[in-house]
Amino acid sequence: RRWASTHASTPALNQVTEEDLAHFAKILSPQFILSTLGSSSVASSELQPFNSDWMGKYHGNSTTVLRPRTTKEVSEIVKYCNERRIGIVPQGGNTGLVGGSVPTGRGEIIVSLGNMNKVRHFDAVSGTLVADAGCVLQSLTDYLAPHNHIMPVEFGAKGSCMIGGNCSTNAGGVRLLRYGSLHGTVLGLEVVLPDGTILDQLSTLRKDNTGYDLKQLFIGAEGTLGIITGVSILTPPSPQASSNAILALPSFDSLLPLFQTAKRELSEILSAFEYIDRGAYDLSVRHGQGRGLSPEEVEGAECFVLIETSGGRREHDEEKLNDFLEHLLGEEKPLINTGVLSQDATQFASIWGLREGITEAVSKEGKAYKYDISIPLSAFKQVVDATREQLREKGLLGPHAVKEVVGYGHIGDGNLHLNVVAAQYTPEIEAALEPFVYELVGKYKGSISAEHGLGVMKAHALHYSKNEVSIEWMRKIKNLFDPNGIMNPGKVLPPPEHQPLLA
Ligand code: FAD
Ligand code: 2HG
Ligand code: ZN
Repeated sequence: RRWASTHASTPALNQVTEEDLAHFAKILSPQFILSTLGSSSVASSELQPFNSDWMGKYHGNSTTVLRPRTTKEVSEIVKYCNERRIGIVPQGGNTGLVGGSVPTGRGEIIVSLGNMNKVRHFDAVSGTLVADAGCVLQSLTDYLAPHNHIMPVEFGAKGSCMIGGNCSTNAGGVRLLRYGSLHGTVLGLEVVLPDGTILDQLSTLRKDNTGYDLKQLFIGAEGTLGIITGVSILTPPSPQASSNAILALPSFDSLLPLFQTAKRELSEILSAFEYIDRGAYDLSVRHGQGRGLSPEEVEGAECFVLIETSGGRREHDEEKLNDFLEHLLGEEKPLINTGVLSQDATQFASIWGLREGITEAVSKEGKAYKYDISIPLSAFKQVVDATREQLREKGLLGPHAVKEVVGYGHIGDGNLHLNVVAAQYTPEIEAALEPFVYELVGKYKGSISAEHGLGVMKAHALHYSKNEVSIEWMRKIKNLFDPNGIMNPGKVLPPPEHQPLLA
């Protein structure tokens, strides 16, 4: 069988055959090939964890998963697939939230990076870490801890997501406010290009203005331009002291003045400012994710903020945070009802658990439609309310349809996570939400994907955030790197039938 490629002008893709498997067996040892084909075939259930995404929303039917251990093996696999026109889905921890990490029914193989999990080098003076792409984010954090360094990126999926996946999605997370995006902290990449060539740009230099910065193209490319096999990244020193607090706000109207006050009064020690609306808070607490406030403290709160400070001297930072909270509560019309400061490491982790556990809580509650958007901060509540209203008007609010519409996210980055929690994924709910949400985002000149990428979920909606000329040049870049369209087909770029025509 042959599958039409996503590119109008490129040849169709081929399905894997037993001869192909025999070729892969020359590259990899048998235990690193999982296939439902051939003499050593496994049951399709063994491939299920690779074929389904974290949310259980996207499902592929790949027959073959390859788990290389070296860059050379990746290169040989890719070179062969390019010659044979076999699609490839690169996969890290498979925690992506836009369906980018699972196949789309074009006969793709999955190349799982999990066996490439060694730290290659760490320089304690510069803080530069060079690691295989398949290193799990948490394992890198653990590796750095005795060296008193931390990863510049951090979020709830840290126990499974991998650094190559983080770079490929340009993951944001809760430290972006302090350390900036991976476009700044990644110093170099090693990438296997779609023809199998190894592009070695594993630089550890802070400054290098010698022409085009090619590595930036692969950060956020979601595996459509090549497979990242190695990452060089700048890691900051561990802060000497970190504290956090959860604040209950009487109304959303307090949020922006509170953010401004926090920036002014906490200044250099403010390291995170996260927003949680009432629905998201209640969900997280209900599903046991971390420690919340007492029922009395929560009473009358419309939303919550998690503030983190990180700095050089504990007494100084705690004094500053205490003064800040006292000042807030002492105002004639306080911006907050109450605030609870963590007293020790357990409480610190527990407050973060409440925020980072929302995604998990949402999944326990039901099936999530996730809209990860950049919009003006002032519109965070309006967008959640408007979406709920839209679902109400369509008669889709209720225990058997949409159970909850909640909002949370990274205030410091202008990034709202609008989550619609349904009993089931249904075409009716999807039709009520899309393009409704994308049009709303378009009205605010926002981004339909702030930090999760486009994957398969939003490829068709790219034009809400990028103009025709931009999309055309993205397509040209894709065709230049991957003329046969083998790398993660169906992801990121809109299928040709949705392609806006150039005037
Ligand atoms: P995968 O899910 O395996 O892949 C993601 C994409 O990258 C796919 O398109 C895949 O093909 C491609 N890819 C993976 N590895 C490679 C590689 N080596 N080379 C080329 N392409 C590759 N995201 C955020 O930005 N911020 C958050 O705060 C955040 N929190 C999350 C919390 C939870 C509980 C969960 C489940 C997800 C969260 N995410 C968040 C989304 C997700 O974790 C990130 O997108 C993460 O960076 C994906 O890494 P991964 O290794 O799981 O990649
Ligand atoms: C977060 O900030 C993640 O917690 C996940 O980006 C958001 O689940 C989501 O929608
Ligand atoms: Zn996020």
